[in-house]
Amino acid sequence: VHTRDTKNESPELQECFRFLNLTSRSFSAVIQELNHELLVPIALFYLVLRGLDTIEDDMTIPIEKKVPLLRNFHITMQQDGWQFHESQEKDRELLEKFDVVVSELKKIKEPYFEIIKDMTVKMGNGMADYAENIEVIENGVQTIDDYELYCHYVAGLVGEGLTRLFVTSELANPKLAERPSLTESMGQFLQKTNIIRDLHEDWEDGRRWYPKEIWSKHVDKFEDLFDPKQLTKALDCTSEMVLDALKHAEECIFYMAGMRDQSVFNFVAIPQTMAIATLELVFRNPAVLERNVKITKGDACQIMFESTQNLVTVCDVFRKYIKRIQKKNDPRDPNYLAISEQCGKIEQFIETLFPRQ
Ligand code: PS7
Ligand code: MN
Ligand code: MN
Ligand code: MN
Ligand code: MN
Ligand code: MN
Repeated sequence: VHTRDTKNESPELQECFRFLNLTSRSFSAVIQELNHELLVPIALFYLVLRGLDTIEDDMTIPIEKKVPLLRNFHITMQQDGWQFHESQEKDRELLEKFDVVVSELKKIKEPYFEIIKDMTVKMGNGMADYAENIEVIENGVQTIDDYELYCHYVAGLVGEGLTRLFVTSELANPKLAERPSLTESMGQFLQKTNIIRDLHEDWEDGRRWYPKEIWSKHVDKFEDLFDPKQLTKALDCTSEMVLDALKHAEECIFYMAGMRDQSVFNFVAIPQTMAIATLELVFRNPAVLERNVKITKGDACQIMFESTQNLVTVCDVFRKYIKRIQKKNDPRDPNYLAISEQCGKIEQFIETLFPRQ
């Protein structure tokens, strides 16, 4: 059931939805099925952040140009007619015709607009800090704390904005607003999975998000992760990254228990179940060191189906992939025991929530 009301959409809004379909990998369908109240605000929130991320990702924009673009994005997104024609990224058409987003943003309810603007200010500045830093220290992200702060800027803040939208529109339990760590985990889990999976592609683009605090335990130089002679070390490194991501799983499940609307539940659950399936796919998978791996269409379909029922079926998905991670876990991996324990903790947590007789 699509909740879009195409007949009453302005040509600009229709153009916004065309961009949503063009630019979003997995969010486009779930956004368009959202409850009426939030459908347009969240579609525009997505396009604003996609625009910002297109600038962040574009390594052909010189740093002295990129930084002010990121820091001022909350201003340009309010300037009638604003367009940007200097991107070489895949999603550049969105920036070239960004004026349609600007004009639709002016029509949404003020509290929703303020949330989107607030998150754009914070994300733009966070991205700029890291873009500047990576210029200075060529080695990229150093500590796990730095890594988590980056994930906070690009995903934790998205979670915060979305939670505020859900609570303001009364589609989620207002108590969620008092539990920011649950929201943060929702973003951290998605972003960390994205970073683990994109290792090779990001490196080719001149970016590295794996923190030195982790990779340096396994290899001497970051490039050694891609040396076939050091394959086992590289897999041990990705294992530790997966272990680090798995520490957010319990809080994610707890967060999803706070949803009060089926369409919002589906919207938050699908990316999370896709993420646990992706973590299982990348876990001890040598292909990650050579290219971008992706879950199959068939698996994605099955996951979508199970993620649009209820929290029990979502937990079944988590359980299934946790079991597969346990099976692939290698006793020679230095994190074997820690991984096994963390998987056990997640299974135990689910068992406590939904005991099976
Ligand atoms: C507003 C729906 C549901 C509480 C465009 C959804 C980059 C993983 O790192 O380009 O450039 O490779 O592959 C989505 C929490 C964010 C986090 C974020 C906005 C969930 C721009 C998704 C999505 C919070 C910043 C993948 C974070 O993009 O990444 C809306 C709750 C955008 C969510 C970035 C990453 C998304 C991402 P990268 P990608
Ligand atoms: Mn990106
Ligand atoms: Mn990015
Ligand atoms: Mn932490
Ligand atoms: Mn990525
Ligand atoms: Mn790329």
